[in-house]
Amino acid sequence: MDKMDLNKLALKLDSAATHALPIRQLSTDNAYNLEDAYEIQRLAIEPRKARGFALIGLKMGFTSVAKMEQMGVHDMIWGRLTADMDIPNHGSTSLAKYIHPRAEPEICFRVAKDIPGEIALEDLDEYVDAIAPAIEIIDSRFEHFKFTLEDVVADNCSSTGLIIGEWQEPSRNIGNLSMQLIFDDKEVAAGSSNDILGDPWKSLQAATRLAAAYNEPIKAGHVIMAGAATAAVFLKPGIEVVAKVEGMEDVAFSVTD
Ligand code: OOG
Ligand code: MG
Repeated sequence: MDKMDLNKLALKLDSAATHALPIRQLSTDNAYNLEDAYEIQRLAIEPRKARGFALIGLKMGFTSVAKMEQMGVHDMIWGRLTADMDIPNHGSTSLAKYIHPRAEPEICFRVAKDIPGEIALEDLDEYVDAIAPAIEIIDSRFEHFKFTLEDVVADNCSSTGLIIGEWQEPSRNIGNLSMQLIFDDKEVAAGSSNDILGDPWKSLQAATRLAAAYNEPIKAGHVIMAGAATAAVFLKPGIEVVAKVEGMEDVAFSVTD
């Protein structure tokens, strides 16, 4: 697909996101491949940057079977996180900003220094200065939250919001922690950090590989979301959302109309 068409689709997605108005899956009316999809994603971030929202990191998606099964997409994907997506821990967000938002429990890495390329799993320590429990809010810009692999990649992997909990010393032993998503004191999803590729550090490793392959350098201070351990759950007005990761402080936010 030529550059002009890719940019047209990128602007369409940016407009759907900013107006919280769903659009048809791009794949319904356009033939495009995965490479095009990542280019659409990149182009769709440009207007956000122009509005003053810097890149703050990357996210990994479909790193757990629970997520792949829920959405019917079975390949790992990655997307970009920008400053406008950041919601403070114990803060609140309004449903009016979204189309059909869902929440999912995650683990987040904070990057200590610029990552020069793909890093081997055993060498990742020096690039990470903290880890935290996190919640991701995802909101597909496509009707009915339905998409192909290419569609979801073009749509920046449904990235919409993130809430990062208290940062703590990084540990290599985070492969077997229970993870829960709680709405108003009731558990709505549960899994283990083990569900994230067997070990969330493997997700960070994959992020370094993909960032290098797609020429989107990971920089000091960036945050990397490892992907959800459980299926995502639709938000409702008035609820308090909490994620619990074993051995970490709770991370939470509330939802207004
Ligand atoms: C795509 C985003 C996937 C994850 O953590 O697996 C993702 C979606 O489910 O809409 O963020
Ligand atoms: Mg996610």
